[in-house]
Formats: sequence, structure tokens, C-alpha cells
Amino acid sequence: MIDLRSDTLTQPTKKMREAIYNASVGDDVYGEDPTINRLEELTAEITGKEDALFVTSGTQGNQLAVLAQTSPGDEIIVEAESHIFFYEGGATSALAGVQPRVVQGIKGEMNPNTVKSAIRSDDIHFPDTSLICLENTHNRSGGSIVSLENMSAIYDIASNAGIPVHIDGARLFNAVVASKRDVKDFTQYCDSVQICLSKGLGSPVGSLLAGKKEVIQKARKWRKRLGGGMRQAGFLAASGIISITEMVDRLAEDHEKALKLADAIEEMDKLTLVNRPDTNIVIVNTEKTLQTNEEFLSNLKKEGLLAVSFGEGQIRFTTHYDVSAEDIELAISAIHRVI
Ligand code: TLP
Repeated sequence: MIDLRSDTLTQPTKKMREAIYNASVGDDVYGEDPTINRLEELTAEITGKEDALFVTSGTQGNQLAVLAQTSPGDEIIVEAESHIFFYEGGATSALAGVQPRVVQGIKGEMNPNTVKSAIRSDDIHFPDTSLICLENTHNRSGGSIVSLENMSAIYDIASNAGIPVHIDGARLFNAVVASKRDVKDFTQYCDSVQICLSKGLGSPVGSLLAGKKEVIQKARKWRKRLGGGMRQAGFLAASGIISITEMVDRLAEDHEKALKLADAIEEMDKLTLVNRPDTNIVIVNTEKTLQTNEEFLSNLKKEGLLAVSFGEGQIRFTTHYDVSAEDIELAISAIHRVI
């Protein structure tokens, strides 16, 4: 079975398994796990931030960023298709007690002027705008890269208003590799950033939240409150260190595989490419096949290919470490048979 449902499906590499086996560990709630400490230091260094925190998942990292930088009753600005708004079970409201102010973007980019006018003025009727969230790459826009120009313009507006900016950088390294830039070129335009180790970077578990010391200190307390204070979790961090030191450059291969798939789909009469992939996600409109998503996915499965529904009439294919260039050829043949 060729599994293009998500890049979360990667299995840890042999080197990761060895590092996990050999990791030196300690009780991280006491701050005594040397492998976690190393991973957090490394992340702070790479992102140019004062401190970093190892967390269980991307969702936890995003939610800790919200919890650490807002108060109940505040408003946060989020893009309409962002993971924080779309896929995190309403957690910003359920946990932090903030309400989302939704701005529709184009390919994940919010218009800076729209963001500016969404910031609340000082009025007794209004909530306080306390955080602006960006997502890069932007998942529901097909892994599109939010440009540095867009980030910089929003960050300027936010800074002038005294509002912090958080990046959901679950796939920030994909943006870094595809645009041949440095991580700090992106993270200079935020106050906190969440990066997933368990997507294209191949680790089994874990994300990192980086930011100012005081923000990370608050996030650490919130992580504990939420039961996320893990003990000898250096076993997981050991794999994470391999992810950020050895698995980044190879993301370019995932991008090539996505382009190859997109090129083939573009030639198919009954399918329409929703996006030319910037990175590793290909979204396809299947309406002309007259198959429901359920039918289309089940027919793909019969042909040995897995994908996911991305709204009725749309299917997402995500490339990753565990699919080879030959698998992409097989996937293309499977799609041909289904349409
Ligand atoms: N995305 C998953 C699903 O939840 C949709 C996927 O398969 O793409 N931010 C972004 C941009 C993400 O895409 C995801 C996961 C997360 C945050 C959450 O990460 P986890 O799953 O570790 O909580």
C-alpha cells in the first residue's frame, strides 16, 4: 500500500531507532533530561529565539503558544483555513478562553491591511487583540509558502500595535528548504514558533515551541498543567535531534515527488489540480469523475493507494520519506485506473 494520507505516517529511520535506544535520559520535569535539554538548546539556536520547549504534538505547541500569550476574553487573529482554527477542536476557546477573529487569506497569506483593520481599538465594548497567528507552510492551501514579504508586513503591523505573532510552523522546514532560505529568515517575523518533528522530519512523536524566555516559562507551566510534563522523554528527543540536524535537506526530495505527481495529474482530463505544489502537498479536485470522496478514496485503496478527503470534491496527497519516486509512478497509474 502506498500511503499518501499524510507526512505524519513516516516510520522512524534505523538511525533514529538506534538513537532512541542509546539516549541518555533523566526526569525532564526536574529539567534533568540531557537529551531534551540538548534538543531545546539546538532549537533555540536554529530559530534565533531565547528558549525552546519540547512538547507532545503540534496541537499542544500551538495551544501552549496561545495560552502563554493571551488571557481569557481576548481575541486572536487567525487565518480562516489555518490548522489552529480549522483542526484543533476549538481548543483556543475551550482552553485559553479566547475568541478567534477569522481573516480569509489567499494561499495562506492574510492581507496585511485586513489584519490591521481586524486589530481591536481601545474601546470598552471590544475584546483585546492579543495574538496574531500565521501558518507556514499552509496546509489547507496545499503546503503553500507564506512569503517573507507577507510575514514581514504583518509582523510590522503587529509590533506597532504591541501584539505578538505566533507561527504554526508544523512544516516550516519545508518552506525553508523550498525557498533556499535560513530558518531565521522566517522566525525573525514572529515571537513564538511551533515546529513539528513528526511530519516530513520523520520522528515518531514531538514538536518544539520556541520564543522568549518568559513565554517559554509560561508555556512550560501550562504544559505541566495539561499533563504534558513527560519524564524520561529524552528517548523521543533523541530522534528529534536527528530530525533537525539530518532530515531537513532531504525534504527537497519530497517536494520533487509532489511536483512529479502534480505534473501527471495536470494531464488527466477528469482531475483538476487545485495547487501547483510549493512543497509536499498536492490537492486535487475530483468533481468531474462524478465519484463522491468516499467512492474515490475507496477505489484508490483498491488500487493500493491511500489519500485523504480535503472537503467534498477535493482529495489531498502528501509526499514523505517513506514513499519513493517509484511509488509515485505506481500512485499515478493507480489514479489513472480509478478515473
Ligand atoms: N496536520 C495533520 C492533520 O491534523 C490535518 C495533517 O495530516 O496534515 N499545524 C499544522 C499546519 C498541521 O498540519 C498539523 C497536523 C498540526 C499543526 C498539528 O500537529 P499534531 O498532529 O502533531 O498535533
